[in-house]
Amino acid sequence: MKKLFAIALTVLLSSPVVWTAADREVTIELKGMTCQGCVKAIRSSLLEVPGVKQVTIDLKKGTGQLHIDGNTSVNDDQLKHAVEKAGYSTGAIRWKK
Ligand SMILES: [Cu+2]
Repeated sequence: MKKLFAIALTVLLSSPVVWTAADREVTIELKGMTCQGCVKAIRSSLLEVPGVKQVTIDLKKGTGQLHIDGNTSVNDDQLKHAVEKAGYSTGAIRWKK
């Protein structure tokens, strides 16, 4: 039974993210990251923001690429706070559309 649950959870977690035409993309400059642990911490904090669908962080470049649900009103402050909550800070925040 436990194994079944684990399988179900894995399927749930790996289910593909569905994009819509209204989705928006934003690139955030991230300051203070030194390792994959930092990447994980920032990533999970950003994913807690309602509307954030996917987060891809580049440790070397110090940037995060986010896909945002176009039907939500995620703003710079929310993203900034999420990064700060994890213990890091943000630089420029650039929206693609
Ligand atoms: Cu780290």
